Amino acid sequence: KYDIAVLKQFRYERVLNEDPITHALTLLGTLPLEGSSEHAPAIVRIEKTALTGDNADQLLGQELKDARLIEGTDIYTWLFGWLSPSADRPDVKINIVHPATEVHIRKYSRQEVVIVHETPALFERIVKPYITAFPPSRTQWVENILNGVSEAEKVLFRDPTPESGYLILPDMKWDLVTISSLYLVAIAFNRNVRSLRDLNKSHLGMLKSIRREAVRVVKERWGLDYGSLRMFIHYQPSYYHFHVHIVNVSYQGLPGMSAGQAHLLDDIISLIECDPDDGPSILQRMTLTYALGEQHGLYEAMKAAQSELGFY
Ligand code: M7G
Repeated sequence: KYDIAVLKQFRYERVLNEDPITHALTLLGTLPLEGSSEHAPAIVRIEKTALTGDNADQLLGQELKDARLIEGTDIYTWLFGWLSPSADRPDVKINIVHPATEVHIRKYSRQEVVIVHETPALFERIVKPYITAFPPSRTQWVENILNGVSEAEKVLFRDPTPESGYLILPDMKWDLVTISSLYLVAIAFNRNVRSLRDLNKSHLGMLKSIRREAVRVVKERWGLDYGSLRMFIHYQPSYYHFHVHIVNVSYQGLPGMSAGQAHLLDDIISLIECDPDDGPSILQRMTLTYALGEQHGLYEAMKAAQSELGFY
């Protein structure tokens, strides 16, 4: 009984919810009762349908009507795309990695995951050599941003101090317009901090500065108040050059926000503050637990090592 003719009679009242993760908008309004001209409240949730692999071979060929560049750095490019030529708003966001390495192909493939425990000893034996083995080309995009070769006009804050400086700019995950999915990234100038494991008391100034400036920039630019940001650090990250994810707190449910991978910047600051003044920091002494996909470069070695730990 609900067809286009009925839907056209929808009297819009207000938006109940916007969900950028499921690409849905929930509206409140009224629709006529069947066989009557009288209207009653109606909740209408409109969700974009999922893309399927059915016509994957035609998606960029016949299906894609137009595309417009958002940004690009090194081998990464992101664009808006139009599947229907009439729509004034883009239908899709397109991310390209080209030329892609084997590590990229593995990262983007669907895979099973397992929980692993990384003791300080396993970090030294397995993870540290894995991190050092990455060629510098892996983080060329970071160097391009730090040197002002790419995305220079997008930088929102810059403190160029080599030891404790960093810059803040929009993450490539963000479309630059949808505030509810606001996503920025702070990237350190200090190349010696490869991951969470390398942080200690000497980095507190930088970490607190990132926390402060991110809040200030977002308030100034987008009017979001203190408390509207979730800032976190990935372990394991994809790129071993220190950076902090800065995300609208209402944007929930991304895979990169899972317990075990995302560590709140505030918690990390607090942990380090509990450290004694000398000796290795808590982040070097603790066991870190996280999920690894079977395509991850650490998977085989870390999974095999778990039986030594006597946890189960
Ligand atoms: P990560 O924790 O190392 O890996 O974070 P993840 O990609 O698995 O989350 C790196 C962050 O940097 C991610 O949020 C990426 O979306 C973002 N990012 C990656 N690249 C290649 C670029 C880029 O070229 N430009 C910008 N602005 N952000 C990027």
